[in-house]
Amino acid sequence: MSKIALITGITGQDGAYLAEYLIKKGYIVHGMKRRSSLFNTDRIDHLYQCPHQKERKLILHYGDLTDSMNITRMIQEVQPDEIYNLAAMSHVKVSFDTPEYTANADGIGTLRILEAVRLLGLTQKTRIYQASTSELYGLVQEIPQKETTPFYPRSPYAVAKLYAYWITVNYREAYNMHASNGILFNHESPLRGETFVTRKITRAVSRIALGIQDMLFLGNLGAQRDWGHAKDYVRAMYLILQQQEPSDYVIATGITTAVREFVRMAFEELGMEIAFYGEGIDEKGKIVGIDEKLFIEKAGEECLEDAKTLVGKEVVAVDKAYFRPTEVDLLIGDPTKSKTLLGWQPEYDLPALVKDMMRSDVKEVKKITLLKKEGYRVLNYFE
Ligand code: NAP
Ligand code: G4F
Repeated sequence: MSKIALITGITGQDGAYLAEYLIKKGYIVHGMKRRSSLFNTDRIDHLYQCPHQKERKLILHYGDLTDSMNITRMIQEVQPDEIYNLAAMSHVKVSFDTPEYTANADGIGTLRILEAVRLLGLTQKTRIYQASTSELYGLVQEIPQKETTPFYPRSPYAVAKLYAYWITVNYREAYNMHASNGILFNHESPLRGETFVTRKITRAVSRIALGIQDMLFLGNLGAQRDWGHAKDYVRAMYLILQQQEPSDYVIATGITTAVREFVRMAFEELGMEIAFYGEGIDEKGKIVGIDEKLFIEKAGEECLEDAKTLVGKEVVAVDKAYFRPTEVDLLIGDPTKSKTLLGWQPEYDLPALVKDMMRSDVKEVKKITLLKKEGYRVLNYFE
């Protein structure tokens, strides 16, 4: 008998990688997707199976974390062995604009799932993974952060996730449920949403190098994050639910890097050297050199002459519109518990992550360049 998993947030970055991973393991995967006026399944289209097909491995259901009845009915129908609650309004900056909605979806949404499992009498059958976050540490009280480090959330998103974390612990203790938190540090990939900083950078660097964008505007260049690859992190989610006992685990690389350094690494991937000068809001990044051989290898000869004209030009600037009312300056996790108890080991380091994201974005920009030649309008999103 195949195990049955229900993934909320299956259309997101992690949902897509996790669905693929579980299907490969022989699971039948059910996913909650939101109704949207445009198709929103790009990330899982390669896994899609038409509803008329027999013995499907992937089955999608319309739903929303703000709708208790929908959640309860879905869990009743699916009778999952495992629920991965990945759905969330996951953008920290946007949570300052939509705090009430964020609390509802990211905080109470988790309660709705736990309570549905309890009311349906599934507490001994269904295991639950809650997508908790290093944002809980916020204004960090200890370096590096581990499972016992006190939380100090710094955004409506993090406060909502704090509720979700504790309600998961409470249901575990009160009702003896197999409910666990993965406290995941930032994880990225070619599937990362375009407005998170790493993808914003790899996308913009590819566009600048290939001549379809002039500038990259960023916020806090000094913020430091512990960045891993989403492919490695969904393996940890699975491992957490395979343990005999439920528990909470930090998933991180143990290395932290500044946003500014991520920008440098992204340009370096294409053989371009960037230097930063100035401070605070006046800080700028200027292209100071190009390794022509490497550029040709990574981006193609046809773009080299245009790229050479970038040398001496400013291509990165700070825009305070991207600052947050309260910032998380530094995150660095201690993954000792997950490495020891789960046997989890990441395969990607940061250079490998940057390489993977740049390779994918350069490929994408090349397609766009061709469309542009055909007269298509190319939009620049600076968000
Ligand atoms: P993501 O790409 O933003 O995906 C979020 C998913 O949630 C999408 O499928 C989205 O649907 C769905 N969603 C949003 N609001 C919803 C609602 N009200 N009802 C139902 N579905 C809803 O996020 P991710 O990077 O994959 O992260 C997955 C989870 O891990 C999130 O809970 C996030 O907060 C948490 N997390 C992420 C990281 C990280 O670095 N990536 C680190 C720690 C924790 P649409 O596609 O329709 O928008
Ligand atoms: O990429 P970010 O938007 O990710 P953030 O805020 O760390 O949140 C992500 O990771 C969390 C785990 O720690 C998840 F829970 C959450 O769902 C999400 O996936 O920003 C990273 C850093 C911040 O300090 C931000 O201020 O980059 C800084 N930054 C500088 N310029 C920018 C920008 N962030 C964005 N999004 N856009 C900028 O232009």
